[in-house]
Amino acid sequence: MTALLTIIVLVFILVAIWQMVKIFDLAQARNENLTSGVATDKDNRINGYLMMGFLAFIYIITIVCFVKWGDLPLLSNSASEHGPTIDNLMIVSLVIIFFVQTITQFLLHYFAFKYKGEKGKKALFFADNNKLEAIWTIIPVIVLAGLIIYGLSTWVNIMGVDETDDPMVVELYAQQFNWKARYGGEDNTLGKANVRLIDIDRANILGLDEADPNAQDDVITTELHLPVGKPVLFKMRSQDVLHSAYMPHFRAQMNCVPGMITQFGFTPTVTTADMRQTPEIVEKVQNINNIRVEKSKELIAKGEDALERYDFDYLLLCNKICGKSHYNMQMKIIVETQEEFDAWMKEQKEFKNSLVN
Ligand SMILES: [Cu+2]
Repeated sequence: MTALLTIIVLVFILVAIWQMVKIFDLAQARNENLTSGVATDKDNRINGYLMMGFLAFIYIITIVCFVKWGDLPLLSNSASEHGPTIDNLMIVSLVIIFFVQTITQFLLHYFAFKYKGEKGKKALFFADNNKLEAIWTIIPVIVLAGLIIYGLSTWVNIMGVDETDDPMVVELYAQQFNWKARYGGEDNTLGKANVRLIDIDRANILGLDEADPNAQDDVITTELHLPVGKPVLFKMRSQDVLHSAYMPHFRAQMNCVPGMITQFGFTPTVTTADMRQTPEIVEKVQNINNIRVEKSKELIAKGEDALERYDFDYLLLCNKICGKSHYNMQMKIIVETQEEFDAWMKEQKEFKNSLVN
């Protein structure tokens, strides 16, 4: 693969040098009465047909992609209350873009073909046409304004966290290269925290203010558990660089910015156990495990350990390239019933009991 890429790059460099030499030659043509570099009717015809050929190429590629990868499971299996509104926004935008793109690409390539250079053909000087300009200004303005208003209202609906819903407050703490979650405990209130208060010797890893009464019952975990149907309000913090908390199945993403607290709220609607039963996930898990079985055979032949069986889990991923292990910065999310959640929470250590003296 690397060899192939190297060859392609070398070919492109040679083409670039060749083109530069041609430009140099053309620049000389006027002085020396050379005409070899000027396009003939035949050259223009070839370029015209190439334009139409390229149009056919992008249409065919589009159809092939639709047939091969056209089902978009990520647009139908959201697991949060607001998820379907984001999916609809995405689908409406994609359909409009697809429709406009198909027409404008045709016009672009067809006109390049139709008005290709010919000896004796003169360009028409066309000063202006108010009607035409009004049409191609007003239509995009209406369509774009519609998309923007639709997008903004969806955004406002999603971002407006209704405090009367009594959301569970959870902090997502990002650092190179892992996530921690912090629950507010019994009082559902996060204690004050600041990265300057981090004290590794006392195991105060998130820099909680030890004197703050609200911090005493906070619970810090390495797995994010959420009760199904319960609104959650996430407060994001970062210890070092920009990260982005990305929970694709819940259609949620928010930057984690050092020095400030950002937030995002949603209500999970499908438990991990239920999601594992859906046909899309069953198929996905099966595909991954088939690959793992094949790979394991190779590994065992080499005397190494076989790969573990994969099972589906929701994930919190980092979606901002934040350093060399960015790709693996993730935390498991488990959506479960309120009873399961309460049982899990009971086993966790409160902040005041987790400190080392
Ligand atoms: Cu990151």
